[in-house]
Amino acid sequence: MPDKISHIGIAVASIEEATLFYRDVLGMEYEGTEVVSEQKVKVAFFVIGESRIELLEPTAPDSPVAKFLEKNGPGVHHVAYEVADLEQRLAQLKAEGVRLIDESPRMGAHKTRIAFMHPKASGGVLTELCQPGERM
Ligand code: CMX
Repeated sequence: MPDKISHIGIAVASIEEATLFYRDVLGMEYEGTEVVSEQKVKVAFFVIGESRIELLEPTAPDSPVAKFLEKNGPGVHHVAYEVADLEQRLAQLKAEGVRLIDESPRMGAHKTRIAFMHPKASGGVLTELCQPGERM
């Protein structure tokens, strides 16, 4: 079992514009913005209980989020679950024949190690597993 929902990723064309809704309309606590160059995205986090909303803005035309926005427009992009031992979990999923995008962890925001499962393996929902680094 994953420990909790780490965050819900939402694809947006502009973090600046979307912040007006999450911070000013909903009144959520803005935690900060970071560029995750490996994923070609800029991300902003808003705290909600023990979880977060992650806004994702593409930083390059070939970013996976740019492709998503082109096809679907803005909206829910992925759900991320926190796990204690990401490598062990990936090995287990691989052994079970689950289709993975990342067979080994990559670096995400806040020095969190992340890996994605393919949306075709999870009922059409892009699913991320993450193991926290310096915060959470
Ligand atoms: N949620 C659900 N389905 C998705 C999806 C998403 N976010 N992104 C793509 N898909 C679906 C597409 O609709 C498509 O389905 P159909 O074949 O039925 O049309 C299929 O997956 C293939 O999609 P595609 O548009 O052709 O795109 P690619 O195959 O080139 O890439 C994916 C899709 C998921 C493999 C790629 O986006 C990926 O590797 N994602 C993981 C990395 C990522 O998203 N990083 C950004 C966030 C980083 C962070 O949070 O730090």
